[in-house]
Amino acid sequence: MQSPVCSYTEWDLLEEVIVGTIDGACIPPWHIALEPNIPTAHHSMFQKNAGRPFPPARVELARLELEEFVNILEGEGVKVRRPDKVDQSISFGAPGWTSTGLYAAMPRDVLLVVGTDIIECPLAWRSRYFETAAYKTLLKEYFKGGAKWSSGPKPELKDEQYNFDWEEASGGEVTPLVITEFEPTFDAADFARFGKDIIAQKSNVTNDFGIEWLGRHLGNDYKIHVLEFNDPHPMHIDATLVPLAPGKLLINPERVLTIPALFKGWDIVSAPKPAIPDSHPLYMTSKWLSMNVLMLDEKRVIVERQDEAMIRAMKDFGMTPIPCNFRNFNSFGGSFHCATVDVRRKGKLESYLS
Ligand code: DAV
Repeated sequence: MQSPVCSYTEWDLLEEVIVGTIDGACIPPWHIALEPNIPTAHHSMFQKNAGRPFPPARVELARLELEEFVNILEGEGVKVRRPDKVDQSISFGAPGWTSTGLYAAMPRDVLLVVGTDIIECPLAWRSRYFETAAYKTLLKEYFKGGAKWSSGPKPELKDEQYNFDWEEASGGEVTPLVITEFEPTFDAADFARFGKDIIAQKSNVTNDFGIEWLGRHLGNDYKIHVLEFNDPHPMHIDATLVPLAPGKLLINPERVLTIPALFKGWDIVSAPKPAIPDSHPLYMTSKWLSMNVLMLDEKRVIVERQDEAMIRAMKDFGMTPIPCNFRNFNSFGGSFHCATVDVRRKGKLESYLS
């Protein structure tokens, strides 16, 4: 049986993709795990509005951009799938804690596709505990069609998983991570796929325990390389180190200070300074979302329409940029790579790194 799920890289020809939805997005309850990755300017907005919907006018603008994105993908010949509707305001929990939900806007965080395996990730944020619920219809369909369907060990997310003393380091100290090694947790977006090699980072949601679990789960066909970057608040690798094609890598010039030896012989392009103005709200990320592009193949790349510098950089690098408005969607914590998970790309399992 040929699997409907099959993807080994971030750049092989994209045939089928899940695009998230912003409908029903809710502000999650405040919790220590959010503190390092919600920009300080938005902490009080989150604290005051826990459990309530995000501002409806902003949600609507983001929804329209998602529709534009879907239309572009379909126009480029990609089959687009969407999550189920889920009420994010319903309370849920496990022994010792309760929460409400966040959204189903960023499938990249919650589902990891490696070959024919589609893995539900054990996320570290309590508000995201049941986030894969929105994808169950698709997961069942893919499994029945021949995909492998897996899930990380269901975490307990007890207080022991978090470093409640977390604070920003001062005076040249290293800022710690907010999660501990109590149990394995990881977000799919902390991994970038290069065929047999997978690049990973430890982050405020992904611990060594989670990376170790994934490595053993995937087995000997794959090797996970854990890299460290100059980023005091790591959460998701896809605004730091972004593969565009075999031998072509986009890097964040503030975070990647030396090119890892694995990329010997690769052409490297530094992301231009992000174009997003300070006045534009980014509730959950830095402006480096500008790097969070989606490759449709080794040339076609979806880029934010207002980001002229990135469009130019991609052209100069031999790519064919396809612009799409996405700045309002960006407010919710992701761009084109975050908002998608590639279900199927044409390609075989190969080696690309030295
Ligand atoms: O600001 O680097 C970008 C990725 C979010 N999923 C950042 C986070």
